[in-house]
Amino acid sequence: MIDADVSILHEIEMPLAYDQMLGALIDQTIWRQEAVRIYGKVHDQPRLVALYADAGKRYDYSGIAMHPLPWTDLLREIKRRIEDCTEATFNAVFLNLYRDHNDSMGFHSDDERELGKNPVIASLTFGTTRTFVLKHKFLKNLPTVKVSLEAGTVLLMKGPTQHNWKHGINKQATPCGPRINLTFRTLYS
Ligand SMILES: O=C(O)CCC(=O)C(=O)O
Ligand SMILES: [Mn+2]
Repeated sequence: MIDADVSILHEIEMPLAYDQMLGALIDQTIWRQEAVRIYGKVHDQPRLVALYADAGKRYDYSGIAMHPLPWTDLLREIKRRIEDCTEATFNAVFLNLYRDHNDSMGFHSDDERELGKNPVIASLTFGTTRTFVLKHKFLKNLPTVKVSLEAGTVLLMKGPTQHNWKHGINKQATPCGPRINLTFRTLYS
C-alpha cells in the first residue's frame, strides 16, 4: 500500500481458544451503546463499544468523551501478548462488538489529537470474519484495499496510514454471528 504502513500477523497466541476468547470478552466487558449524530439526527451507533486504559486517560471519540475503565486481567494479558508480537507499547484498548451482519463502522481515520502525530494501532479480531476496507483519502482512483480479518489476526497500522487512508467495516447482506475487535492504542491525553 502506498502512503501507509500496514502489516498483518496471523494466528496470534492467546490465553484461551479463540471462540472462548470471544465468549469471555462478550461476557466480561461493560459494553456501552453510544449515540451518533448524522445530518443533525441522533441515532444509536451500529455496534457496542468499550474503552479500557491506564488511569487518568480520556479519549474524545467522534465527539463523545469516553472515560476509560481500569484494565481487567484478561485485557492486560491480551495487551502483553500484542505488545510482544508488535514490538510496540499501548496504554489503552478500544473494543467494538459487532453483534451481527447489520453492525458496522463508518469510514474514518484514527487521527484524534490524543493519538499523537503518527499513531501505532494494533487491531485484534475474534468471532466472525468480517471485511476491513481501506480507501485512500486523496487518490480517489486507487482501488480500495479489502482485508478479511479472521479470529486471531492482528492488523497493525503505523506511520502515515491515518493521514492518507480511511478504514471501515461495512454492513453485510449475509447474516453472521458476533465479532469483537480490540484496537490497542497509545493515548497522549
Ligand atoms: O472493527 C474493526 O476492525 C475496525 C475498528 C476501528 O477502526 C476502530 O475502532 O477505530
Ligand atoms: Mn479505526
